[in-house]
Amino acid sequence: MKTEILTYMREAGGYVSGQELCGRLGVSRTAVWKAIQQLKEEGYEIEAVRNRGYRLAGSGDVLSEAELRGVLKTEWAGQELVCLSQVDSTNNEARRLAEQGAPHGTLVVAERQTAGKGRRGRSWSAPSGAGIWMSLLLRPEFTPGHASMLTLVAAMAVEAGIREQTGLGCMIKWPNDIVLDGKKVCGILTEMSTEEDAIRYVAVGIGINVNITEFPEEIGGVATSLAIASGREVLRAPLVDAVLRAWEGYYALFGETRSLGLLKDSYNECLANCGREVRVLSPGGGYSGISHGINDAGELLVEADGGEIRRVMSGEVSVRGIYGYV
Ligand code: BTX
Repeated sequence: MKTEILTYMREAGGYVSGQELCGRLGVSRTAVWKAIQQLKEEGYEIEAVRNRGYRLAGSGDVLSEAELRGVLKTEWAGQELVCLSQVDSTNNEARRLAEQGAPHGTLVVAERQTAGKGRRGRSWSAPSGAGIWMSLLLRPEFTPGHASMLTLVAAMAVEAGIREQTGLGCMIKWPNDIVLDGKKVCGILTEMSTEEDAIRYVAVGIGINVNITEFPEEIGGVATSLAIASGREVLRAPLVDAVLRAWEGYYALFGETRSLGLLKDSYNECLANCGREVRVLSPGGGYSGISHGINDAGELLVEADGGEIRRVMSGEVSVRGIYGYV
């Protein structure tokens, strides 16, 4: 019912009378009033004026279940939906739900994360109301060796979703960051649980800085948001939908060959520093070379001095251009 009320208010563009809502939904005035109160609690600004009815004020940028259900046009991703106002980490929640039997395609979204996770124990800053912090639960049938490629598939989906919704062209910093103007606008964390040589489940965590206008000092130099880059507020729910629709398309192509064979050309087009000098940083030491993009397995091909092509696997290494963070 909340989804329908939101739709009617949006379509009207102005006030919708309580009576009209009752008639359309076939419920009592009290039921409508209660649903409106719940929407307000979820963060919507709704004006109620005697004799005129209800009106949606503000941009309505709320990542509630009602909002997402109203906009999601996916076939399977996010059709099972869990929206939370706060959670430690959406990846943790997706994993907890997976242990309880949640199905393939379950999406966990939170307005705020109190312990957002990056890779290798790093933290991810995820303030309230201005980002997309979400995790998609997958129960794929391929082997654990394929899972790291999902991060690259997700990066392509985020790039495509952002392009569709904002017109902004992002670059992918291999393997798991999306960058705009040389700064990180999105990070991806793929975690999996395995049993013998099979995947039990994978949680693909995606964090997109959408309407954040100020970052904590320690990440101010490396982080940006879609609002900063575009100079306007970006609605999050349609962006979630766009990313997930793109995800479904790319994931199907990935599934056809269980490799990035059909996707690598598009990936490499968005790859930061492709054809340029990069520095590969690993715990055992670093080296410089020319990046030639990814291969079918999602490894980065780097031509070291002397012409030898080295295959760089994600994991312990990070790859940087010779100038700055990207
Ligand atoms: P990462 O390890 O590549 O990047 C983490 C680093 O990025 C941090 O050490 C910090 O320097 C910087 N950083 C922290 N927060 C932000 C931010 N909001 N914007 C830009 N840079 C930042 C990247 O890990 C993977 C992040 C995945 C986040 C999603 S959110 C939904 C899901 N749940 C969860 O706990 N993690 C994922």
